[in-house]
Amino acid sequence: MDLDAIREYSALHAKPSGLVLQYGTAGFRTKAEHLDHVMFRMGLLAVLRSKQTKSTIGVMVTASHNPEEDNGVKLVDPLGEMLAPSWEEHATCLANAEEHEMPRVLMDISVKAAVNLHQDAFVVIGRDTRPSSEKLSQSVIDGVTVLGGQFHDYGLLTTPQLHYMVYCRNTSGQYGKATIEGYYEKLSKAFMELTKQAFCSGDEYRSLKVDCANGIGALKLREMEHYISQGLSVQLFNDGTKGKLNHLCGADFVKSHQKPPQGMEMKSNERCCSFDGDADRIVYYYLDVDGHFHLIDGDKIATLISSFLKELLLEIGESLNIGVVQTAYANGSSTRYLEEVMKVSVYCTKTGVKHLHHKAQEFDIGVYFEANGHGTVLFSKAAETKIKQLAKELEDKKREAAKMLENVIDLFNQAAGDAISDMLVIEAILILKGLTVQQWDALYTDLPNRQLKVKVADRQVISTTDAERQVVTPPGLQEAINDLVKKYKLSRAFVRPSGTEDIVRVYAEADSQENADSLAHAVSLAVFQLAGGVGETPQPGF
Ligand code: NG1
Ligand code: ZN
Repeated sequence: MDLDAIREYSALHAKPSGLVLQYGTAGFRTKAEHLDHVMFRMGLLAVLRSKQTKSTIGVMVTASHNPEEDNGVKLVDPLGEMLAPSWEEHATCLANAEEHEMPRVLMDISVKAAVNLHQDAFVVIGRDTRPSSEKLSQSVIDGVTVLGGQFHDYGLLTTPQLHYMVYCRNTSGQYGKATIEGYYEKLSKAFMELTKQAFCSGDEYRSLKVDCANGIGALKLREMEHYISQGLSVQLFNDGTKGKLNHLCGADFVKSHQKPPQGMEMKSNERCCSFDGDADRIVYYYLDVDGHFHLIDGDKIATLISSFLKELLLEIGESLNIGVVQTAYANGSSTRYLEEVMKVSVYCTKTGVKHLHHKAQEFDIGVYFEANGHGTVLFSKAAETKIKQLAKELEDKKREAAKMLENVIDLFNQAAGDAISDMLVIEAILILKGLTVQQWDALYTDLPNRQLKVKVADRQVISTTDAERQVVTPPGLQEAINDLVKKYKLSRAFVRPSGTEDIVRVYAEADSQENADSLAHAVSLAVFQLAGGVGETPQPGF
């Protein structure tokens, strides 16, 4: 390591002294102007991680669904997964080291992690459409270069596309070609194959309105459009030509406000969906004939997909086990429907896809979705091999079913939740099953729910257990929540410190919207009083 060169270049990306950031559930995330040094240092760290794993490592510059002024960075591990936990700690140490101690911290990490500094390093970089992203990704490149790493800058990519590139490069192209065309070809081929028998089923299935959150999803869907145009025509809204990223639009806005995004022209019964700012989340919705808005969130997406997979498995006569993984934010009705009507096993993990992903790996087929629309389906290697073999061996309808499963495997970006993959799988299922968006929605009725945020002095005073469904500290808070929940029917409530914002999140559900709102407010007050609320006392009404 040329420590003098590192020192010299680092000074060009100097850390504002005293600034402390945490590598959270989605990497580092904060106002873009505070991130230059973090980007440079994550370039350095990516080189160390690449040397240690002897693999290509990814660096994505994005702040996903957060406001346009924010930005963020996360590292992608060799098989397209999130960074290993011990390296999250290294990332936090490196990002927070004061300027003069940074080279020493870097050395310490390479010693602790037994990095062979003579090993070659290769890093791939992607970024979203935020105005700050181009310059920040250049800072990542500076970090990579000063440590002698090689790199490929893919420029504008969705987050899942970068995961795909990393995965392809580390599996010597077996999974797919590590180019943007390779991504489009792989997905569109599987989509066209999967849906080819169903193409006569009428025009209403062919068109879908997509709110792109004024983000990268618009650019990438536009590039992809002609690959899938024979099967699906997408009409893009909030494509970034006018509005601001994630502002009054996008999956996060639609899910949390439970209303349509601005800038989208909706007619009754038209199928619509929204991506978030880096296109790893998707939610669907429509307006009924009375003009009422219906949200179809990640839970209903998981339900549609797992019921389709279950039917195909039944057809081929294989008893591969399916597990559905959710978080505490999953609507109570979805859990009940999955367990009692569909008879599938459902598991609850802590918030954040890395927890869901981990759990989903325990099954032959693991379906995981957060209620906010972030998720995918994982097939174990053994299940994949079995299905591919059956697609060759079986005959007639059984063979068709096995082939469909094969295409579903290809369609899902196995490396990460991907709004584009998810959209294509959902569209294919609706076409194949001849389901309208209303019929899909009618699988079960969501319990009315409300999510709120409470500001407290230190959100870490709240600790939780049981996949975040029970509070441990501060004392008395769980008892207060229990007493409040008892006052309502079909009710449930929990609170947890956010991993991405400096707030405490409150969730409540009950038999009516009024009751869910009132319970959420009452719980917010309990948090405010017992967990050190700051600023204005939470007010009722939204
Ligand atoms: P936090 O801020 O920890 O609640 C949010 C989402 C997560 C996940 C992460 C990463 C909710 C309630 N929380 O986490 O599901 O998507 O952001 O982006 O939606
Ligand atoms: Zn996202």
